[in-house]
Amino acid sequence: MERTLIIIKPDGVERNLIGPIITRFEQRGLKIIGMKLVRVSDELARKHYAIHEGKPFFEPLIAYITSAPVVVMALEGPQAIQAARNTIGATKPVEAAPGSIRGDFGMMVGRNLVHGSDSVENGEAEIALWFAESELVSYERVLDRWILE
Ligand code: IDP
Ligand code: MG
Repeated sequence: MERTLIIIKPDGVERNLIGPIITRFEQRGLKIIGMKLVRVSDELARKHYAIHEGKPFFEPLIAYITSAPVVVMALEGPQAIQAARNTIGATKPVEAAPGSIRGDFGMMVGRNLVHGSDSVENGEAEIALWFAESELVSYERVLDRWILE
């Protein structure tokens, strides 16, 4: 089963969108296996976004992600990476499809509300970066037989 790391970024938390954003993933059928509210350190932000180091938006991105608490979640499901990224929508909210989180709630790329891992390998690496193994919960959902074939 694939696992993806989701972050509700500071604008999502500050705009009281934690509930509506989590609801999108819950309704999709993705299983929450870890979740917490975190004030992101500069060090963790730089590790998480290391791939973007040197790009013109890197320093504003670090300032953005450390500006207020975030909600971080580990989600599990078949093709969880692709399912979550489609639910999140395109990086630029103006280009994101209506019905996606960014397409429904966002206007600008530097305030795009949510992060989702972009590959299976990065999903595993990001979950390991943000969560201790003891913070991840393994459990059966009774409804899974109506969500998964
Ligand atoms: P993603 O979040 O859709 O995977 P990435 O290209 O990995 O998008 O970029 C990471 C984050 O960096 C974006 O979600 C956005 O917050 C920020 N970002 C990306 N491109 C720009 C830009 O051109 N200007 C400002 N911020 C950007
Ligand atoms: Mg990305």
